Amino acid sequence: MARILITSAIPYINGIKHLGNLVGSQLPADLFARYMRGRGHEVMFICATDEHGTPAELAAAKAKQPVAEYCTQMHEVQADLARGFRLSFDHFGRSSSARNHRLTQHFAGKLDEAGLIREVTEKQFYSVDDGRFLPDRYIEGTCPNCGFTSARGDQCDNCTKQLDPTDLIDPHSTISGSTKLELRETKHLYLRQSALKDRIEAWIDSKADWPILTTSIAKKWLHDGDGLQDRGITRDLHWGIPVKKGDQPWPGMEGKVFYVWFDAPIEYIAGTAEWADANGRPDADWERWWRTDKGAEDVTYYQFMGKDNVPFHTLSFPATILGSAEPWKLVDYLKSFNYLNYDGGQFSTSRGRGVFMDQALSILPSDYWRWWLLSHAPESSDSEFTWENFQVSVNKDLADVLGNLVSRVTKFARSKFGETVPAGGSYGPMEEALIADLGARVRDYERLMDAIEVRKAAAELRAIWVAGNEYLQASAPWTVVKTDPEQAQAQIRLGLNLIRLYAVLSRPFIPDAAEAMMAALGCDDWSWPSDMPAAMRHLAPGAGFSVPENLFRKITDEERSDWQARFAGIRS
Ligand code: B3M
Ligand code: ZN
Repeated sequence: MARILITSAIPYINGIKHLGNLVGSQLPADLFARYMRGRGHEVMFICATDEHGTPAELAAAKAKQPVAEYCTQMHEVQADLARGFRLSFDHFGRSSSARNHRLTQHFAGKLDEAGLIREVTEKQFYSVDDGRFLPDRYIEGTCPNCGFTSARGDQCDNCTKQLDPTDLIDPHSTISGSTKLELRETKHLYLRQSALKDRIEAWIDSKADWPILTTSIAKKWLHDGDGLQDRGITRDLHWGIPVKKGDQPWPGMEGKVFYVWFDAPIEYIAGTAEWADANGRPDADWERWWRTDKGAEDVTYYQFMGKDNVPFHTLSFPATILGSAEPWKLVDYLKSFNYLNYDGGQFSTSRGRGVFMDQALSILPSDYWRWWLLSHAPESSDSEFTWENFQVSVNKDLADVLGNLVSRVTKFARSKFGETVPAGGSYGPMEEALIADLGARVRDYERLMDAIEVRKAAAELRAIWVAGNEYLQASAPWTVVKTDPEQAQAQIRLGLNLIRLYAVLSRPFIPDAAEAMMAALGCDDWSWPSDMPAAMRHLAPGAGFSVPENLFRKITDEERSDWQARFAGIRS
């Protein structure tokens, strides 16, 4: 049994996420966590809400709520949607937790001890009309790298370059639109990433098996321009983690907070500590996942995120970890995703374009969405959600192939042999051929899931469902029963075992349907089918089963065009 640590990028607190956000981090991370648990490994799966920064402050102001209260409420909203999508986090933490305050201040103190922090007095944009310093995201302007006209102060969404607000050409406030910006003096802490460049690069070079998407982005920022730049890790904001050196004050930094991107990844660790606290466990129980001097040397750590988050996870967070000179676990495998587009354009939170998590669940149960999103995950390139494609996938894969097999087998078995697993006959050449085929396909499915090849794994799973359908079509128990009822019993026994096999294999993708299938078989044994001949003889002849409710319904043309029209506009 291996020990697998999994983190998903932590979603910003301000607002409900759209399906593009979901498929870029939380959902594939959940797929992998469920798969690894299914294989019998010990898994720790952590996510959280990312609660600091100007976006949280501004969203709270807009909602006319104190920011702490707003975050508490939105955390609950997001936690509830995560449950709705069956995201199986061991803990869904909060980056504003006391644990994260302590740990973030601890890391800053260690980095300072190591000589990796420098204090910089700089000029920063102060918006006269807004009456405040404007940090990063609330300044927009033209990207000096690619010329994109809506580049934000922290990053250009078009070319992914990490920016400082003063890099922007023609900057303006996105709060008021004002261009009355003055550069005023303020003091900030910088993390000397440049001093860690060689160590970070050697570490990235050691990751030969990482997706190209991940390493190419990291390499780009190591080498482009002047190479890896030092990063400001503090901001002039009220809401956030107060700047301290461990538990000591930081002279000259009173009233300032850490930059949201400094404390957010530290929340992966703090969130695991929150898990221990929430379950009444001692520190040793979370430290064994994170401290290589306390048991984490045999942990394999996987991160999931959209491509825009890659620079922070391949450069900035590793700089924090390596620079601390403490034995914290670094990521072993970083899975990144391209973007999912929506019906001919982009999903957009700020513009309210696309389908959001709450809206999705209001029209169909989570399995429908999970299946489409995962089987179309934007891995090798961006991919696109269209209602036509969604309808076709659901109707074909889920209703015609999987749902139909389950209902045909159970209904036929009940009508001919009653509600117990029939005992007659034995498997012949056709059955043995199917078992051999399934055995090979499951090994392939495992290989793809181990490699987090999400789309290909979904395609293999679908092929495994299809193989069962084709067997039933060819063996035709409904005809055989008229001349050789014993043989038909063996065929149906195989069919019932197929349902259990599909429940186990499909659970990471469609957990609710998998559980309904298993429950119909009166079974709760989810052991992985490592031995296919044994797996296909798992159900004891004579054991009871029932016909489950229809697992998946079809999406009608009328519904499709109705939803298409409903979600064509802008969410208000
Ligand atoms: N909250 C950005 C995002 O949700 C940011 C990720 C933080 S991961 C430590 O895409
Ligand atoms: Zn750019």
